[in-house]
This record gives sequence, structure tokens and C-alpha cells, in this order.
Amino acid sequence: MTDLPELTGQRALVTGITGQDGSYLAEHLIGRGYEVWGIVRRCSTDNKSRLREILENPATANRLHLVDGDMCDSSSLRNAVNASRPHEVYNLAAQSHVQVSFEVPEYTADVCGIGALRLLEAIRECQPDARFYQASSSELYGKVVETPQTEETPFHPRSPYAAAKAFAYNITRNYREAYGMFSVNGILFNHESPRRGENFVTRKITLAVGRILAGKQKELRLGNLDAQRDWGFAGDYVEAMWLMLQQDQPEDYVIATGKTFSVRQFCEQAFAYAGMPIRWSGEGTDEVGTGPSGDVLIRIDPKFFRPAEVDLLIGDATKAKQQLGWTPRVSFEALAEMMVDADRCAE
Ligand code: NDP
Ligand code: GDR
Repeated sequence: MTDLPELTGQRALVTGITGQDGSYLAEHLIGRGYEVWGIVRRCSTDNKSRLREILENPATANRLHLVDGDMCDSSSLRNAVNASRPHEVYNLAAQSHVQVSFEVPEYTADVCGIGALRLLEAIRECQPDARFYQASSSELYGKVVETPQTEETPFHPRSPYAAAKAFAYNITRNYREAYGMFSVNGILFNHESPRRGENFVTRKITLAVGRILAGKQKELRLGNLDAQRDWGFAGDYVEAMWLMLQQDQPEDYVIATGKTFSVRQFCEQAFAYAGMPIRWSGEGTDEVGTGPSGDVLIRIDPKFFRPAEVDLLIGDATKAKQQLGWTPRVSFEALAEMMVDADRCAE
């Protein structure tokens, strides 16, 4: 980050700062002259790798303050609010993996659902004028009721994760209506980047491309290839989060590209870009994706299927375009290429 602006006096508190979105949002806010505070949960290994660029540059490191805390611990949230006295709070922390939420449903509900309530209470008690952003998700729509999905489309959560996020969505609206707090939901559709967690499908695919090219991996095992997602770039989406908190009125917004592609198409795009166009053959769990030399590169593994799937997501971000002036900049193709390029270099 070069050419840092003067500090504006604005302070933001970010939960989930060590995650994909947290790191992009921290960069965005520091680039706008904010002092950023982040809640980090204790970990036995380094969980700050995505913040390396900020932390290794003395000019930006001075503008980032990390405090220990956990969404399951109210006192740590109150302490963080009291220490930072934020003008804006972004709640990005989550057990954010949908399939994992079937394995740890209670914990997921605690972090993603009750965690949001704990944080809202801490703000109500200690810093009631702070503006609050809740990381809501297109997973709320779940079973397809209508497409494209808008702010008015009914929710039908299909996982413990989505059910917990539905509670967080509703409690965010409730604190707005009950206490007049400036609390808003961004209903964000899938967004990806080279910083995406390694067990989300896009990153799993681009990492495999890099490793197969480097001779470190032979094949990739995936679940449902036919699920369709509206995939955007995380760097674009954090800008929308910030814009939502700069409005005169607190409102909820869908953030999406308006285009949808299947997991199969993401595979085709990523492998073809790396010079390995995929040919599909077989059916069901016997389906395979074969590369140019006839080697099997992709196999189906039932262990990656979910007890209930979200088949089709496609968002309509017209409200965000009209009221926030927000539009996505990175296309599906450019996103896949950016991620392949990063993972090719890493390997
Ligand atoms: P990540 O999984 O990359 O990051 C999650 C963050 O939450 C990490 O910083 C993690 O810390 C932190 N965290 C997890 N559990 C706790 C806890 N108990 N206490 C404190 N912090 C915790 O997610 P993304 O950056 O991709 O997503 C950000 C938010 O947006 C999440 O709430 C997600 O559910 C939501 N969302 C994401 C979308 C996407 O496509 N990326 C779309 C819609 C919504 P650690 O590093 O220690 O694991
Ligand atoms: P999602 O993202 O569930 O949409 O949630 P993920 O990348 O995990 O799955 C997308 C689709 O790909 C299918 N799939 C696989 N998924 C994974 N992870 N691994 C596989 O091997 C695999 N094979 C096929 C899935 O079944 C699914 O249909 C993400 C998270 O970031 C959430 O936190 C966020 O709320 C939503 O996006 C919007």
C-alpha cells in the first residue's frame, strides 16, 4: 500500500479480520484513512498470514490494532468495543464453511448466530452510535424460490450455517427497529480471491491446478459439479460493505454479479486457462474429467456431497447499483485466471 492518506479520526472494529474478507476490508479502510481494530482468536499456529502485507509495512502496521477475542465470549467483545471506541463495526467472523456446519452445528450457531447478538449487545451497551455491518449470505435463500434473488426474496436456509445466519440477519434488523441502531445486512453472494480458504471449491480447484502443473498432485476430488453460484471478487465486495455504512439510512443490500456458473464450468475455466482443457465422461459418481494427455484429473467423491444442497444462486444487485453506486469489476473468467495465476506461482 503506497500513498497513505492522513488519518481521518475514523475508527473501525472488524471481527474475522484474519479471514479472506477481513484482510481485504482492513486494507480498504486503512487506504481510506481509518484506524482499524481487529478481533483475533487465539490460535496455536499463525493465523495472521493474510494480514502480512499490512503488518510488515510500518506505515500501515501503525494503523492496525489487534485484540484477542472470540465471538463465543461476550466479555472479550465488550472489551474490544471499549478499547477501540469504533465509529463502524464490521461483523465478519464466522464458522463459514457450509459443509462443516453439518458436522459442528451447535458451534456454528453459537459463532454465527448468537455471536452476532453478543456483538450487537456490546455495541448497544458501550458504543450505541456505532454503525454495524452484518455479513449476511446468499445461503439464506437456500432452496430456489425465485431467480434472480433480491432483497425481497424469501429465505429457505438449507444448512446449520444458513439457519444461524438467518438469526443474525433478523437480530440485526431487530436492533435497527427496536433501538434505532444503524445496523445493516449485506447479503453477499459467493466471493473469491487468491486469499480464499483452501477448502472452498474455487480455491480447492485453483490450488489443484497449480499443484498438478508442478507435479505435486495427480487428481482432484470434488462433490456436486452441477451446483451453480454467482461468483465475484472479494476485493470488490468489501467496498460494498463500506459503502453500506456511509448511507444516510440503514438498509439491507444484495451484492452479486448477476451471473451464475456451475462448479463444472469453474473447473473447465481454470484447467483450460492452465493449458489442460477438460473432457468429461461417465455418469454420476463415476464421472471423470480427463486432461489433454488422457490422464484423469477430476474424480467425484461422495464425501463432498452435502446432506442438503443449494442448487442455484444468482443475485440481483440493482438496489446496490442505484443507491450505493456499486458495481462488480472482476468477471468470472478474470477471477478464475487471477486465482490460477496466484496458485501457479505459489507452487
Ligand atoms: P473466512 O472463513 O475466510 O474468515 C472467517 C473469519 O472468522 C476468520 O478470521 C476466523 O478466524 C474468524 N472466526 C471464526 N470463528 C471465530 C470465533 N469463534 N471468534 C472470532 N473469530 C472467529 O470467511 P470470509 O472472509 O470468506 O467471509 C467473511 C464473512 O462473510 C463470514 O461471516 C462469512 O460467513 C460471510 N460470507 C462470506 C461469503 C463468501 O463468499 N466469502 C459470502 C457471504 C457471506 P481464524 O482466521 O482464526 O480462523
Ligand atoms: P458455499 O461455498 O457452500 O457456496 O459457501 P463452497 O465453495 O464451499 O461450495 C460451493 C459449491 O461447490 C460444491 N462443491 C464443493 N464444495 C467444496 N467446498 N468442496 C468440494 O470438494 C466441492 N465439490 C462441489 C458445493 O456442494 C457447493 O454447492 C460459501 C461460503 O463462503 C459461505 O460462508 C458463504 O456464505 C457462501 O459461500 C455465500
